[in-house]
Amino acid sequence: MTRQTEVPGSATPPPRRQLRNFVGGRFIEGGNPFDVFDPATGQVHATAYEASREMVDAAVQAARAAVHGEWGRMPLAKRRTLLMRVAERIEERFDEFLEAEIADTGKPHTLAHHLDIPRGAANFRVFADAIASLPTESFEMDTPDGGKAVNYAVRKPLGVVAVISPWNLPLLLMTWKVAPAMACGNAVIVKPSEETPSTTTLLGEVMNEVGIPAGVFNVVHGFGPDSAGEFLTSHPGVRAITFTGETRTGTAIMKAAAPTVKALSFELGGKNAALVFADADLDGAVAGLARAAFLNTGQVCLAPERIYVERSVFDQFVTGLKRKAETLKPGLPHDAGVDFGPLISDEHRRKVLDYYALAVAEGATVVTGGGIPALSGAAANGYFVEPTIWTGLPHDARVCREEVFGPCCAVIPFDTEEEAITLANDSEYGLAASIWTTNLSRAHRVAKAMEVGISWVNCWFLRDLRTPFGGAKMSGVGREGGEHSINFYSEPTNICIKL
Ligand code: NAD
Ligand code: 6OD
Repeated sequence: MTRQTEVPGSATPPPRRQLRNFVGGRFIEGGNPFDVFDPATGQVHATAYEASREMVDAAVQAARAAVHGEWGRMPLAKRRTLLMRVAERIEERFDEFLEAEIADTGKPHTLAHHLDIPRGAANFRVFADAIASLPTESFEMDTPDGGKAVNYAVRKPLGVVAVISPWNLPLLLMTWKVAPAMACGNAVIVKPSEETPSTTTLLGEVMNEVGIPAGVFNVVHGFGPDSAGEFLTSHPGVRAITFTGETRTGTAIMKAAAPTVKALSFELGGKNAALVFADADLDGAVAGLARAAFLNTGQVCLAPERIYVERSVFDQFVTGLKRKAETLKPGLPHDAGVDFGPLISDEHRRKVLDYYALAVAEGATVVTGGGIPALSGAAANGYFVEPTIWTGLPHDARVCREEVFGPCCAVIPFDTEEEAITLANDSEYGLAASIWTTNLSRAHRVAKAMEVGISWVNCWFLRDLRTPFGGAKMSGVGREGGEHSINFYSEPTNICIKL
């Protein structure tokens, strides 16, 4: 947890972005200031203001008023038009969202440009569409007196929904939950990660610009325990919590939500497996899994940190993956050719480097990486680590069981399909798997056997936003995406009419 620091040195620092809490359609003064760092340089680039318990309460009251006011009464067609306008306005202010996301995360310009910001806009379009085409169920029944009755269900919003989001794909993951929640007619209060509050704050401006009624979208900044996160998740006026983050945080939120029986949707951690069979297109598997392991510096919940490779192609695969890892270019987000950014914070880098040391202690051969890259200029103070590949680790090593959330993977040989399935499933997590084979029957058989929420075959992180998304075991509760999101963010009320 980082509070505010003094700025050293005599040169006049550039003005810092001021990130205020957004409550009832207004950016409000007050709250304890805290620093937001640019991970590519280690410099503070913004000041955010931690919401007090009273501010969180004001946000809940504003959200409730919106649900019971103009927003709650708004015809669906108008609500959908407004959501489409949000998407358009994100695109009109694309460069501002892009620079804000880059400042908070240090990620390469090309990555944020192609993934984060377009998905922020797409999420609003997809759920504005999804809500339009939903059928209502109805049943005609015989009644005991020999007559008839009809039952039909109408969908209603839940009310006030808390959205708690992480730092790895800030705009993408926040809007992935805000868009369907709003499409269903709820009002939301977002608590973005304290590491990446900028794009969520910018979205508050967009909501006002396009005419979303005050109180429908609120932002409270701050931390988890004894701060805005806990104030929100324990507030009796919040009806549902949708959370993406660490499994351990999920358990704390579950406890906070229990006394007031809130609906929960959790997208949690993972220790994902990839399975490469000898019949795979090996060049395709190497390229696909290099992207999967190292995209966003490994800070993707779906990233494969365990790669099981059939023994006959093991050496060839490792050589190819090493070559790919060594072509990645770390550096400042806007520098030419840079495709590998920093980790999110100094604290996270210490955690990842501890795992790098643990891997060696547990018997790993370091195929490549394992340390901090030598960078000069402003990037020298950024939170960079090297992309890292290990072989020789026993399957039960801690680095093969615990989520590192960094650019690293253990590559482990297997001999039979059954063994590969057993190894992949031997995890307390169950988020995603990727399977690389040209045998269609095997692809289906193995994918179905994976104890996960999402299996990709000959691809990874290829997203159709209408499909169910979520984790099995300790990787989550519930599914979102398409009608699964609509089912979570609304509830059917049955009406029975005796004829
Ligand atoms: P985190 O759990 O530390 O924080 C996530 C959010 O929860 C932040 O906004 C944080 O302030 C808030 N928070 C922390 N403690 C809280 C508490 N007690 N009460 C309420 N709010 C609290 O996660 P992170 O470090 O930001 O993100 C990385 C983790 O997220 C990894 O484990 C990764 O696997 C997971 N993740 C999962 C998915 C998925 O779809 N399954 C997607 C992205 C990230
Ligand atoms: O693509 C998505 O909708 C999604 N939830 C991705 C999660 C990525 C995890 O880091």
